[in-house]
Amino acid sequence: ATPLNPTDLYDIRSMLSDEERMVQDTVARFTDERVLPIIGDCFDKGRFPTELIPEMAELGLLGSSLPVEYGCAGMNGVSYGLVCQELERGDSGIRSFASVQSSLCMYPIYAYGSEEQRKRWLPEMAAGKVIGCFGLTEPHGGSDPANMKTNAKKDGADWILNGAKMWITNGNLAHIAIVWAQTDEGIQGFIVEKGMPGFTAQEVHKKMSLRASVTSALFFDNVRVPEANRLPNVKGLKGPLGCLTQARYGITWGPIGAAIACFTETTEYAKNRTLFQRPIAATQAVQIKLADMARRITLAQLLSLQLGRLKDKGVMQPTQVSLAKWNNVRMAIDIARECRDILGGAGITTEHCPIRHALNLESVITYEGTETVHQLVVGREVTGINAF
Ligand code: TGC
Ligand code: FAD
Repeated sequence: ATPLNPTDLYDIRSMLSDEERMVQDTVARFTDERVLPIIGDCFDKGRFPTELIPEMAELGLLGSSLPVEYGCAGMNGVSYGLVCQELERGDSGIRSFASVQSSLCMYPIYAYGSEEQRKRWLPEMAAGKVIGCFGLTEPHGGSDPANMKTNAKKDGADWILNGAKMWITNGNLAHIAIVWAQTDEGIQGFIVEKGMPGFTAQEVHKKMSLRASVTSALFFDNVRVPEANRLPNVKGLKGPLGCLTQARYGITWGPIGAAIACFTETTEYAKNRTLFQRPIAATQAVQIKLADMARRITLAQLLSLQLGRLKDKGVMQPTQVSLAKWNNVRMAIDIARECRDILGGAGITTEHCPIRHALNLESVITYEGTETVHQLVVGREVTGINAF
């Protein structure tokens, strides 16, 4: 029989359309040529490579699923997933940048914004000229966003915004922030622009995870936001949660890329590392570990592909996204840690990718709903009992 591809044992590639394969190849090339040569150094230095933004925009990776009339690539959901997978094969920080810009900032402007807001912001955001961030989480507890303290009060034609947001990806890079605030009519979204008096961002330092990504706290001290910057077409928690469903969908694919990167590098290493007169890959202990990684990667690939097909049919449900986010991030973090172990001492430096991915995935397993939150969403679905 023809040898199988160790990172695609079930030939998922053959289930993709020509266009989807082309998207995957294009982003894979970008990761190989532009991300991998610099990313270890970016992580060490705690630097997000802003120089890659114009190229990501050029490739159509920002707001990739939104319509072409707003300057976007109009890709389907599976293609967007493949974008996330190939970017995260480079680094979770690069995929985070694309997730936040696309699913958490451009999507709400598209889905909940006015036509003027769409026209004003989306083409510039697709071009990478306007960068966005998404402020939902607050310092007192991100898992329970319904309990938010940030509030907006009507003042004539404007809104006055007060509060704080924590752990915000792209915070100090961003030109605009999509900020969710409590109002007399429930939670609403506002486009807060950099430079509006009273709006400040403060970068989070000392991170051991997602070091090649900007993370910030945002502060709002009587920020005057015009009515034209309120997202008019949604009220309530379903606004931000609807954005999270889009981003979480992409995050089910991303960690497959991180796991593939770790697995590939470690398999090669194990074939070449000779101990007790044979490569460690020739020991049963290491082979079982590598085989088990291949098994788990294959399952995750099938899960995300089917999820993507459901999304493209318009029938994907949030619980299905929760199951895949939980499974696939858990799969990747476990694989990254096991790969780190197989590399021995060599595994503790960023010369090899597993420790970087393992550390990054500590954020991925926490953000966009912690593993526990997703387990409880699935638990609620199967029992009909809300345990939050
Ligand atoms: P509940 O009060 O029952 O529902 C409120 C309304 O929302 C609807 N809904 C959803 N809609 C779309 N997508 C979803 N996933 C939805 N989940 C719920 C729901 O139907 C209801 O609508 P309506 O019309 O009846 O008002 O809320 P719940 O009990 O379902 O929510 C509880 C819980 C814990 C699941 C939710 O609060 C939650 O998901 N918490 C976690 C918060 C979270 O994930 N934060 C992430 C912040 S952003 C981030 O981390 C970015 S990192 C990005 C990067 O760098 O890549
Ligand atoms: P908490 O909600 O305080 O949770 C603490 C612990 O309690 C967790 O282990 C949790 O699983 C557990 N827990 C919660 N509820 C229950 C329960 N009912 N039963 C049992 N255990 C429970 N947020 C944004 O809005 N925008 C961003 O761009 C963004 N980017 C991020 C980037 C990074 C690098 C990180 C680390 C976070 C980012 N976040 C962002 C925030 C992220 O979404 C939150 O960290 C996450 O939702 C968890 O909130 P928390 O950190 O306040 O933890």
